[in-house]
Amino acid sequence: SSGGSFGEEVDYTITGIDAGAGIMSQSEQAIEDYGLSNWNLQSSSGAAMTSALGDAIENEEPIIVTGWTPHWKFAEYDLKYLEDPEGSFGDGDDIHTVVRQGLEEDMPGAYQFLDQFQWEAENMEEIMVEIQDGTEPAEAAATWVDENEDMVSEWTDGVEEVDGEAIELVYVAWDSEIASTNVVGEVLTDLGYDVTLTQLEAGPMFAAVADGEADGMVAGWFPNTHASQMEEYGDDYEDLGANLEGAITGLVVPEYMDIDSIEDLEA
Ligand code: PBE
Repeated sequence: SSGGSFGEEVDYTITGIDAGAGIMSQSEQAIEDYGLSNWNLQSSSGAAMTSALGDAIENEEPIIVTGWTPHWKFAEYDLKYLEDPEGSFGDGDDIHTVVRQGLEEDMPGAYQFLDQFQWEAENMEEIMVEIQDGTEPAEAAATWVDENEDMVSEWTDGVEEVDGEAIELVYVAWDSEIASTNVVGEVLTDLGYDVTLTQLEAGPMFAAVADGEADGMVAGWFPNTHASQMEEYGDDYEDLGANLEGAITGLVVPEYMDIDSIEDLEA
């Protein structure tokens, strides 16, 4: 493209996701750290963000989005993270499993499985791609579980089955967490649990586990993305550690865009 600056071309807008996401606070921090006070971080949803990204790429138009890994968009499109020399996005996270206090005593089997649940970004991305291709999340999860018996049997090693005990997991409708939560729900179902997956906003998701209203979740991006939720709720839930290592958040643009760093965004 020629003429106007990159900022003008995108109307000084970063296409974001839901307002409660950690990546939105990190992006606000970046706007502050890089002196981009005339830029606007537009909140929407994960689905609206990826749809805007797809439309822009189809027309080779400029766009800048809040992006994260693991995510199917890197399999689908040629994208790059903008360098972040100020470190507004931190240097990556592990995704943690978090449960309510007392779960170990009340549901030792579910607790043991959740503690043993651990996979890699590429595993999560396989199921994310299936869901993006149109398969219902529960069905994609069931197929993934069937096709990955070896890994699943490590997660369930030594775990006793139950007969219809009710368990509730909470999650936010981020593509990554839709995938992981459905896989964990499927394994719990196979173990005999009566599973409810409840979709919430980010704050209520953490609050539900901290209050003991929900049994657990697999969506804690620690220590950076969910730093403020860790601070607020960390004393009231039990952190079972990483279920996936090497998650990333940042600002993402299509490869064809002629910028490499957040520093290249001009105020
Ligand atoms: N995410 C995906 C979330 C955590 C998981 C990066 C969009 C967030 O920003 O809070």
